[in-house]
Amino acid sequence: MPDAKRVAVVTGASSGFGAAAARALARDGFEVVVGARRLERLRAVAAPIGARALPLDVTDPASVAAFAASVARCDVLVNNAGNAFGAESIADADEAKWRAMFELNVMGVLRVTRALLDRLLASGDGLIVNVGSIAGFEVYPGGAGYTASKHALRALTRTLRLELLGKPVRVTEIAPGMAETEFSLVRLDGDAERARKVYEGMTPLAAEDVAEAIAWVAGRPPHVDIDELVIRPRDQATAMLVHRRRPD
Ligand code: NDP
Ligand code: 8X3
Repeated sequence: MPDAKRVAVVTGASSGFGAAAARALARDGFEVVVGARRLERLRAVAAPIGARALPLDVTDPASVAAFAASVARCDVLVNNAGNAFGAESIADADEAKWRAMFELNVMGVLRVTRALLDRLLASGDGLIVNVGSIAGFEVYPGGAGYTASKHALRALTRTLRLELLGKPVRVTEIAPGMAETEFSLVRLDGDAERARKVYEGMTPLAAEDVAEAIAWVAGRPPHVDIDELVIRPRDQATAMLVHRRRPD
């Protein structure tokens, strides 16, 4: 009898990178389990690729526990759920937004990783892909709450790599630059015009560009750990240096 399919779990798969990664991993032969809060959106991603859609709020320990209890096998975990809230300077920082970013981008990853770690180890060839950001090693004005959370996530990821050395679980950080998803819309509190301006005159990454990298990482043989992968648009040299074409 052939081996059962390898199982990939993707958090935050109702839009953006997570939805595209779920599609790419299903295409590459994984059985896919997706989680997010917006269930209708999640089901619309899951149905065409035969994935299992489960409610998940990574900021809620009970939700993470229920999610993990429904996942019997996990070979690949893509910790993708994350967002930025606001673009205020430190002088004008909103503590509630900072807390929300740390709960989601750092504690959420910690929770889901701990909840599924036993299954990743039991798989004999586990892989954890944490979706970080260039904000994990660069900073920019108005970005401190988000960059601090992604710096923290980077520290978590690097530590995990050390702590899992000698065990059959690989650890990867994917660090994208500017990508046009729902990210800016969420960051700017639903202001579509401001969100559009973020990418004005430049060509950002698409969700699929990052998803292909995640699928490629997941397809490497067990002895190969892609420790970190930085992916930027050609038009973005650093978080603060972006080439924008002027309208004709
Ligand atoms: P999107 O806003 O399109 O996607 C974010 C996803 O996270 C959604 O599916 C959302 O689902 C999910 N999510 C948010 N809060 C929670 C929660 N509490 N529990 C579970 N899921 C949650 O943005 P992206 O696809 O761009 O973002 C994905 C990741 O990529 C994030 O970690 C982000 O920081 C990172 N990133 C993004 C970049 C960009 O420029 N776009 C660049 C670098 C990194 P729902 O609301 O349904 O729960
Ligand atoms: C999102 C990329 O440049 O807005 O992680 O911080 S950036």
